Amino acid sequence: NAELPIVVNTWPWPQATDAAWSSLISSSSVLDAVEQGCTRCEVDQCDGSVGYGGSPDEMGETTLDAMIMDGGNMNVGAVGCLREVKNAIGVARRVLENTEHTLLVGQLATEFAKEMGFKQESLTTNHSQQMYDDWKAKNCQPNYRSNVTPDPTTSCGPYKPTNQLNTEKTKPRVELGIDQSNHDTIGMLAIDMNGHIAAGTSTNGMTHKVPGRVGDSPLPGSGCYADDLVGGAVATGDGDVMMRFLPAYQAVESMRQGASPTQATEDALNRILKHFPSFSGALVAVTKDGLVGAACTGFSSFHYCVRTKSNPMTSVISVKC
Ligand code: SD4
Repeated sequence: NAELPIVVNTWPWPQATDAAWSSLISSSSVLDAVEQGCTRCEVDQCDGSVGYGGSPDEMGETTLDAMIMDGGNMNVGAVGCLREVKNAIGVARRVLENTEHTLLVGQLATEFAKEMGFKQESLTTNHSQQMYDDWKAKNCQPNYRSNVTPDPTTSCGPYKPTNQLNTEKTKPRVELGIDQSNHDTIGMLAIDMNGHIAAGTSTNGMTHKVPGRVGDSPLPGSGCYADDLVGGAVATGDGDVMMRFLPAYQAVESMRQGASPTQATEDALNRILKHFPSFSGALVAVTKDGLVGAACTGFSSFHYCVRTKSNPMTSVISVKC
C-alpha cells in the first residue's frame, strides 16, 4: 500500500530504518534521514559488511564505498575506496554539499574528509585482522584475480599479492563466496510527505578484494538512484557485475515507463542474469507515491525494511529468490 512519508532499506537492519525515520520525522530532510540511517549501520558494523572492521582487502585493509543522492535536483556525493575514515556516508554528504564534484576516491578522499573535520583512524579491528590472517593461512591464491587457479594440493606459503595479468574472467563468481551472509550493502530510500526522495548506500565492499577496488555502491544509477518525478531504487550484491548494468537507474526508468516497482526490479535483474546466470544480487524500488517492490537472485532469500506512519514499528519483508 502506497504511503508517504516512507523509509526503505536493504537487509533486515531495522535499527537503520528507525534512525532514518526519527530523523525524517524530526527534521523532514530526506538527505538527513538517509545519512543518519546509513550512519547507524556504519556505527553498528551491520553484518560486518557496512562500516569499519569488515571485508579486509588482499592487504588486510578495510576501505569504504558510499553515496548519497538527492532526487529533487539530481545532486550526488560519493566516496570510493575511502581509507581510514569510519563515516563514509557522512563524507559522501560533504562531497554533495561542499563540492561541485560527484565522487572522490582513496587516500585523497581521506584528505578531503580530514579537511571537513572527520577523524582519520584505522578501520582494522581484531576481527578483520583475524579474517585476513585466516584467509592468508588457508589460501595460496588471491580471490579476485581470475587467471590464478588455486591448487588445493599445495600447502599455502606466505601470502604474496600477484602481479600477473588478468587476461580472462573464467571463475564462476558464485565461487568467490558472494552470498547473503558476507556481502550486504545498506541501500536506503527516504521520501517525505511531498514526494521528495533521497537515496544512499554504504558498504565495505568485497572481502579480500584487490586493493583499490571500487564497487557499485558509490556509482550513481548502479548502487542507487532517485528521481522525484518517478521514485528510487537501491541495489545490493555482486557489485563488479551490477555496475555494468546500472540496475538502479534501469529500475527507475522502467517505473517511469509505467512498470510497478516489483516488475521494474525483476526486469533489471533479468537483464544481468542473461549474461551472468549465477550472479547474486537484490534490488528494492519505491515509487514517488510510496509503493514498494523488490526482487532478488542468487540468495536463498532477501530481506528489506519498510517504515511508514501506519505501522508503529519497522516491518521486515522477506522475498524468496
Ligand atoms: C559491492 N554491492 O561492493 C557491494 C557489496 C554488496 O551485498 O552489496 N553486497 O559489490
